[in-house]
Amino acid sequence: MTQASVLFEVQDGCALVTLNRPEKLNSFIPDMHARLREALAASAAREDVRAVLLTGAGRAFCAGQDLGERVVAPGAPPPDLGQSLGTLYNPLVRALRTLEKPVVCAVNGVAAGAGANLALACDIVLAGRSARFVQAFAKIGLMPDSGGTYFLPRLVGMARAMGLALLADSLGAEDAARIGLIWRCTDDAALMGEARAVAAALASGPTKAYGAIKESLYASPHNTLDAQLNLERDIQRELGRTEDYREGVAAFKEKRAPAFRGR
Ligand code: LHQ
Repeated sequence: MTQASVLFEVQDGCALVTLNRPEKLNSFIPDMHARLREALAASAAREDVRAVLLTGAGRAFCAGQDLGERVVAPGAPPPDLGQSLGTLYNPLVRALRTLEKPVVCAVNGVAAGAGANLALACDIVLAGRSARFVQAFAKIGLMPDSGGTYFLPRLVGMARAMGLALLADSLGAEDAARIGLIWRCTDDAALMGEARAVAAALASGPTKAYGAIKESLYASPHNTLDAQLNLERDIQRELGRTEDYREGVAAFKEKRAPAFRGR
């Protein structure tokens, strides 16, 4: 029996999603797309999932598109990369950003091409010290995709975005954390422990507030201050009606830890 290209398991409110083609540096083939889409859809739908932790098996996080699939024979018509993005990669990025639950990414090794941008689409990105981020696209005659041209300038500013995209060099995890591309760099051996702890903390938190934080922070770069103030007013109104808000305030008054239920 062939191994599943994506592993999915739920434990203590957290869905662990593992890209699982280690012999191909977890590069994307259609089956991996389909299974990752399924895992994210299940994470969205299941009430017992309140946070997602995404990682890769083996020495890489993800090397982007499997280029073994992309060799064009002489004389053959050119591939429609737009179709591949429109039907496979873009839906994944959208699914991560619109999931109303926090997504932690543990970058356990190299993250290249669409693999790098898949990581950047997650909400909190931790990386082991030996991990690296490579906007490899220009090396094969392409430009960053899967949200790369959107995420890079917003995360690290235009000068660094341009350098990373044009030069397509490897950026180590420590430098990635230093310039604000990711949340934190950890020792390799500590990565999964720290990532699990972050995901577990989020899985026992106020899930609706986390969904609201994602929605409002991701809307922020496009909004005027006025529009953002209105958005905060409207979403906070909704949060004020949640059980978790009641519980948070009660716990504060009673000087105890809150028991959030994600409702
Ligand atoms: C691979 C790959 C790989 C297959 C390493 N595929 N085998 C999607 C479709 C639609 C539109 C266009 O855009 C996209 C999105 C994209 O993602 S395009 C960008 C695709 N990815 C890349 O260009 C990255 C290519 N890989 C690399 O640059 C390096 O391999 C990295 C930086 C990932 C790792 O470098 P090393 O650690 O030095 O490992 P390596 O190069 O020796 O690779 C190990 C093996 O993995 C090797 O196979 P081999 O049989 O020689 O051991 C590689 O051929 C294979 N591999 N990436 N994407």
